[in-house]
Amino acid sequence: MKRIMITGALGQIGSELTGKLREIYGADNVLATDIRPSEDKSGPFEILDVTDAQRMHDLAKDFGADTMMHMAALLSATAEEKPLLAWNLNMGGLVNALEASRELGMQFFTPSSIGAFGPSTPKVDTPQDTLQRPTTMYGVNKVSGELLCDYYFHKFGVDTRGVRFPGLISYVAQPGGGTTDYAVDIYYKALEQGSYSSFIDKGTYMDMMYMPDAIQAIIDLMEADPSKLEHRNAFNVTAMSFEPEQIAASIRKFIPDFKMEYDVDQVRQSIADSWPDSIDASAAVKEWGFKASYDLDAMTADMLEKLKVKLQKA
Ligand code: AKB
Repeated sequence: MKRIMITGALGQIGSELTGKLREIYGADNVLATDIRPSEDKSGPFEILDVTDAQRMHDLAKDFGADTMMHMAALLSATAEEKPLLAWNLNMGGLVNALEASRELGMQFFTPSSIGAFGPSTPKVDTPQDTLQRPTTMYGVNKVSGELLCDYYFHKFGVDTRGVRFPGLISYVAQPGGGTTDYAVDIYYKALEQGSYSSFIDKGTYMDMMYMPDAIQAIIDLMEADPSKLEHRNAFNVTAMSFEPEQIAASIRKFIPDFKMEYDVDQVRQSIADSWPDSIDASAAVKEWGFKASYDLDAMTADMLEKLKVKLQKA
């Protein structure tokens, strides 16, 4: 990777990925793009609607990009509310980014998700290679995306790579429209109000990861020796699996009076119920040395410390 173009650069992953890549590869070598204007002046930025194939191609070509990181997508709950929009944006954007990569010879990354699994997938320690019959539009997009990326590799030789991310937790940019978002909201409300009303029910386990580990995983996979990669586009990665009571207990180690109640959102609950409780990341460990540094308490300590500073400044 020398000249990198990112779509969805103002999103939850994109906003931290852009900064980290600029640190490593040089600010001028990372072109951030998004559908909204940016206030960040740390490097080149262009407005891009990912459904506009020609503009995506032209921006990548003019920039001389050798790598495309395609992050723009609707998350699970929004995709369930607006399934047709999700299909058009998630699949349309992906095929445009793959086409630009094929035409311009770029290396390619896009994230899949634990949403690519469904109710018939084994729920505990979900294997790397297993049944994938998701029941959500987001899941349908993610499985199709994994297959499409495999296709572009086998058919056209595009160096496509990807991971199945669990819920990602970060103090920088808030996610929007995801099922795992409760595990971000809870830290904001713990500091602002000392209490949280969870839209995901107690006892609902999902995999999660702290954002610095997710960003490192993307970079490590993109820099990995291609001859070692068997599962190019859909590596299971995870750092922890917990249910709402466990994240509340972790917060109470720092804010002892923190209170938790439940007001379950049936749409997001049924999405969560269709996903694994925990996934097996051993293929990522074996093939490219995946490693996560933060467990639940280490993440809680860092989130609360960083978020406190952020909220004081706001
Ligand atoms: C979501 O909840 O939609 C995402 C995901 C797990 O892909 N965070």
